[in-house]
Amino acid sequence: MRRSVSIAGLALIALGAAGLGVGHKSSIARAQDKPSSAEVKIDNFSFGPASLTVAVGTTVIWTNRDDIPHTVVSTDDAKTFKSKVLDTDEKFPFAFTKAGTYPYFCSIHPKMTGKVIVQ
Ligand SMILES: [Cu+2]
Repeated sequence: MRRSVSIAGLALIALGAAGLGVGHKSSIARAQDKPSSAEVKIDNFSFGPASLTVAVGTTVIWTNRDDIPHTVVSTDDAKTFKSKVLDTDEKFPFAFTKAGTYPYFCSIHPKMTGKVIVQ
């Protein structure tokens, strides 16, 4: 019984791996048609990852996982993006359509900084 369970488990793992391989290829194909997204989590007074590199056309979605409010405000010359005050679990999406480096901070806690590099 034990043996047949573990063989079934291995078969499932093998199938899963094969499935992942196919899924990976098709997600690359899709990425060329549709813009993809990337996530930045806000937690414990920091942006994670603090530096994120994405391709042009990527939507970056910030999510406030902290239990206090934060904002996401770009500090580049053009002030490219500015979120409202995000409460816990609120999200701020922004689509980057131009290559460049976009530093940003939390306007409530200016020591919280991060950047998005679009290339
Ligand atoms: Cu903050």
